[in-house]
Amino acid sequence: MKKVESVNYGLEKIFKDAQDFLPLLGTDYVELYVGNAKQAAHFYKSAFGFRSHAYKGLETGSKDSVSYVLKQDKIRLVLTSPLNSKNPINQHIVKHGDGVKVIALWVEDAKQAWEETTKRGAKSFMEPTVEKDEHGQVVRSGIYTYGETVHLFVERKDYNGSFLPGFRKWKSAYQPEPVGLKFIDHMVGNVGWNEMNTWVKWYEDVMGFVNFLSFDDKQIHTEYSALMSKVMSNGNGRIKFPINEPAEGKKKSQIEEYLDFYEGSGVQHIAVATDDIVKTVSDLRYRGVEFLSTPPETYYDAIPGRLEEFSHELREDLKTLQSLGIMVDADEEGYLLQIFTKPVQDRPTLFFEIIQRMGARGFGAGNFKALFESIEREQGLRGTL
Ligand code: TYF
Ligand code: FE
Repeated sequence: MKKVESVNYGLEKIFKDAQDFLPLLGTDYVELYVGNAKQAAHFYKSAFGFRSHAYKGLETGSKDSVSYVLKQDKIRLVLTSPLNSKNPINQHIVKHGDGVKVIALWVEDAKQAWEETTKRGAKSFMEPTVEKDEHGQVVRSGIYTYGETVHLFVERKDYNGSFLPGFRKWKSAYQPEPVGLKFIDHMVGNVGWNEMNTWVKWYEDVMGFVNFLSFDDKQIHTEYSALMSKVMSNGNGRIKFPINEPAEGKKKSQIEEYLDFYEGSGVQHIAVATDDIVKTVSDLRYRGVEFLSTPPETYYDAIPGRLEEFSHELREDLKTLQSLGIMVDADEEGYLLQIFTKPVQDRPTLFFEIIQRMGARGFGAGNFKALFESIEREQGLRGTL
């Protein structure tokens, strides 16, 4: 594969170009609409090491939907299912299967966030709404992004409850050990043919984000397929949203496969950070999480050279990384370790990435070829290549 362009060209300056009309403090939570939230919650607890955190459902007076909130360090995952056929959440699930509906962003002022984004062209999903309980108040508002996915803005400075009004603490006798997942590093959207630049512009205009890395189909391709990707970031670098679109290749791009099965644009993967990927991936594998196949021997043979090129010393044992299928990429600033799960539901749509950054701020471009070949092996088995 062609050498990937350097990422160290003054990121700080680029981030400063981001607009500050929408200050974002971090990711607040991610909500999935799923067919059976109770069972999904058990899966994310037992397999991914999340713990029970909050709940709403029939017992709390929520008659139309049920939500389980799971937590691991800074990550909050909400799993929501409808409780009857009238609830519009059903249509989302019928069309897309289980998937990410909400990427909630933590803000200082949810009303202002909604006003600033809708005035710049965002389509409203939820007008600023105040919700109260004995722990104070939360203000939420929301806008649509690609597909049926939404960004909610969550203002919780006057709230000290465990999650949101309407939820109660979820005490469970089963609280598995965490696997070391710390926070969400980035979340990737797959959009339709030739739509990437529309959404890049949307994140620039509506959210004030900047495009700080781009990969075109000349960089991202295998013998069979191709895609293009642009990474959008907010000004403090805490929120990063790469956006992928399919590109023409000999066979069907993995992005196209996603679009076919999700029946539209949506979240492709959630990348979660760990500071001990060897332990995290060992634990996840032990608990039954399935990862894409390990890259071939020749991939690992090339790693020492790649690290040497940038004079980085690998702290981890390369043989251990190989035995776990963890990939390594390096650039001027440092290196990173990453691995990808198989899709976490029957449709080949959403999957997870586990990432440990050792100084590098890229996205593993040096691994793209090996990664996409792994994905294509899976596509081959599914007959969707
Ligand atoms: O977020 C990223 O850009 C990397 C690599 O379909 C990647 O995790 C890019 C495209 C894709 C899968 C992974
Ligand atoms: Fe990623």
